Amino acid sequence: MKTRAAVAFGAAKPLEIVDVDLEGPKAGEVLVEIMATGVCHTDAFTLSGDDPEGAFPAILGHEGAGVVVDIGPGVSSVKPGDHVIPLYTPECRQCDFCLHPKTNLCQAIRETQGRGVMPDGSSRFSIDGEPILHYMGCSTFSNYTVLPEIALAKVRDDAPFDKICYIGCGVTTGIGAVAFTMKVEPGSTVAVFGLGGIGLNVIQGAKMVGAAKIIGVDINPSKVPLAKQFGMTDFVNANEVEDVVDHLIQLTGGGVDYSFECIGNVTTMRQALECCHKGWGESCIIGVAGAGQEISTRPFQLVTGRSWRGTAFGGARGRTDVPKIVDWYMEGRINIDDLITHTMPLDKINNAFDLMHQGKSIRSVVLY
Ligand code: NAD
Ligand code: AHE
Ligand code: ZN
Repeated sequence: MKTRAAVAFGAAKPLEIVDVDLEGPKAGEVLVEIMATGVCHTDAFTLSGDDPEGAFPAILGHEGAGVVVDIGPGVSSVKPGDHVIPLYTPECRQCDFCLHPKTNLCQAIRETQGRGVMPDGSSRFSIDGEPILHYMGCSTFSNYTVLPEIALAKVRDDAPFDKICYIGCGVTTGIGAVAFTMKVEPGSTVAVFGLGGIGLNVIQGAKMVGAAKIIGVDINPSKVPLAKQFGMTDFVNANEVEDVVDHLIQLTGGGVDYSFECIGNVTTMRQALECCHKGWGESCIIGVAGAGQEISTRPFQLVTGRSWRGTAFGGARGRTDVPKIVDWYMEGRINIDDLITHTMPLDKINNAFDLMHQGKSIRSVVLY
């Protein structure tokens, strides 16, 4: 079949909206009509050329929601008509990682996913017979896409696609980092570096679990009103203080219990670690840093009781946890609507990247 898609033909080039050939689902695969997709900073990161795994031409996008159209042989957990959210962190429920209680990083298809192909080593997308790569196993910037069955969370069918697509990455990553990965306790003091599409969900998660003080750190003060609405108690403009770490340590009388880096900058990752309280403070890296970037700190920071951790997809096991997060949204326990600041049709998708780079959006959602 043909599908309309935004194709990344090369690094740092605008996406081109073209018709692409799409092969049907093979064994264990599912054809999905994507109804809506968010644009995450990670899409911009890969498009920029900074992603060591970035390869072109590819169809980016990993924050979608849609409907199952067709299934390949052997597929049993979803059927045509089911509403689904694609998972860039799948859940096969069989690999050593899925069976280990400490990780959500299913490795069943990680190698082929990282090369932009399906588990059999080939792509379902092509133009004039030339393959176009998949991205993060999702490629939600295509109206129709093919995914492995293990990379689909089946969700209730009364949830609106234009909101729950954000659960495919940003919402789950931010809230999950707090609740699943770091298990932040009520009464904690939390610092959130970066008040974008991820950081505001960390704030929402921190408020949900009962954090007492939630300090936001950003260089763009226009993020403050929404961050306050979501639970930020204090704001630090990193450009207006001499030393962010000293400032946070003073503000909290010794440092925070938990910090979250939601930017992807190795300097702020170090700040996030070093503003943690001696003896027990834990810092979680969420931001994704470019090829060749490395983090550093004095080992003494860890010797004296701080911990440096990280999370992918908020520690969520997608097929199990994503339907529950959709329920949280439908029950009014989490707010997604106010974080979706812009919507646009697929042919305006490049505007979403512009708005993100200009700091004008939290989440843009493309509606098919
Ligand atoms: P975003 O562009 O919406 O937000 C980034 C925020 O950081 C903005 O508010 C910006 O003003 C702020 N910022 C930039 N430089 C800063 C600095 N030096 N000091 C303080 N604030 C600064 O991006 P997003 O969609 O929220 O994504 C954030 C990061 O999280 C990206 O690196 C993305 O790739 C990553 N991410 C990781 C995961 C994961 O599973 N680990 C999931 C989703 C996104
Ligand atoms: N490809 C990059 C790493 C990118 C990365 O860390 N991705 C996160 C999800 S970001 C979603 O917006 C992730 O899931 N990481 C775990 C994994 O297995 O990729 C690189 O540096 O090579
Ligand atoms: Zn993402």
